[in-house]
Amino acid sequence: MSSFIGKKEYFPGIGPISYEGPQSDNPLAFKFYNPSEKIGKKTMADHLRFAVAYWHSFNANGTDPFGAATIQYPWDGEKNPLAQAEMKADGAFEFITKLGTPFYCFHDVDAAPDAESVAEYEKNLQTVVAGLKARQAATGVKLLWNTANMFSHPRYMNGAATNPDFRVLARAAAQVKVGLDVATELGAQNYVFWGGREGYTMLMNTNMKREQEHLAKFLTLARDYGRSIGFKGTFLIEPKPMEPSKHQYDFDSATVIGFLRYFGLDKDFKLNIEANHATLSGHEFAHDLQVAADAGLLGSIDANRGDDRNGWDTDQFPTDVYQTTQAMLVLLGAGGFATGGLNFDAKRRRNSTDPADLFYAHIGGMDSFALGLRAAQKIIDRGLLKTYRDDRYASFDTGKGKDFEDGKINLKGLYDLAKSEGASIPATSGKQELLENLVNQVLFG
Ligand code: XUL
Ligand code: CO
Repeated sequence: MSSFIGKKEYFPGIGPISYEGPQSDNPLAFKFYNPSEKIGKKTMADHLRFAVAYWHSFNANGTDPFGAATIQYPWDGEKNPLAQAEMKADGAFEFITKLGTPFYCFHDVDAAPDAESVAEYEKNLQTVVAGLKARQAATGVKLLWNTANMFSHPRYMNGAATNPDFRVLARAAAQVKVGLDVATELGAQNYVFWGGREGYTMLMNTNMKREQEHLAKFLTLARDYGRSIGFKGTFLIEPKPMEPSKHQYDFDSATVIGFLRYFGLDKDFKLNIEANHATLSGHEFAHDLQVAADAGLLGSIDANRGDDRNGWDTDQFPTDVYQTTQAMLVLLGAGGFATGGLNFDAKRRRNSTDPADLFYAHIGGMDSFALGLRAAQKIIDRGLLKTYRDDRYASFDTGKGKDFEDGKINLKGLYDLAKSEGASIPATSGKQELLENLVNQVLFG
């Protein structure tokens, strides 16, 4: 992929980022992510399918609840919103092609100016999308997913598909209809629903059952419309327990899987698991991935991390290689991505104000997942964890244990067996520390 430069170069002095290996002192080079290197049967690039997130990388300006913007973009000064969107699209494609990720993701209003009327909103978005399509064709960059922002505008303060006011639900549906047209036009591999305000803040004024039924109907209509216009991608739900809503209906993987199965949506919908959302719900990132994988519903990943000492969605770039190794173990165990990928739903810190910081942040995230991928593949190749894990369940492989798994023994049969076995069952070690040591040996050996 050669780098795309639009009307103007927005990241001057920074060329394409290449792999230079762990000894390199060049901060603008990959130390571990070597896209063409084979890991197992696939290249690193094909395993990891990295995407850049428009909202964090080309819109987020470092504001926090206590302070104003700290990060400026070259397009900030442009007063004409459509001209600004074009500049931003040029900047985005320059960044993405210099970094070398095969994919990107966006919300409607990250890329195009929002508007009150549906007609103007749609016109703005379609204008920008025509330009994005041309840039995709010129560069080979693909759309991993798009989505509709149905949480920032004040009309969505009580939710979108779960809003008690039907007019708001219909307005949200218009955004999703246009979003699916856009997904189809741009060949998106997935379409995402993150229910930022699909939840509630007070039970006494909320009919939870009715709201959840509305959400299911809404998603069903979206699925049917998408399929009717030829959208072949995967629909993804992104779980998150809270923030901005106090209680969000898509709390975690297990909750979403139950919801999808109950409403018969599990053939078209999968999950987009975000690391920091999993940790906010009290789980480890790998836990939520495994729950989704076990249900055959692991679709895609929003790569980031939280902060151990606070309980909100800090969206930091992933740098913790233990966490990426655990994540890649689950992903490889599940057979890897089909339509999904690793989207950096991550933002540089408020005080990382240089344009180069955007590169450092992504380089670090990509290197961390490359390290995780390498380690996970080594662990799998050496059969280390599998042997220990399989051995723990060996008593179910033969004899009465197998009969139990095969449904050939009833409760009385188990009772009789336990009675005849005598009183004491020897302790079997779970070998937790041994396994932790094995992971360190692979990582640093
Ligand atoms: C918010 C979040 C969103 C979704 C897309 O926490 O993760 O950016 O990924 O709406
Ligand atoms: Co996300």
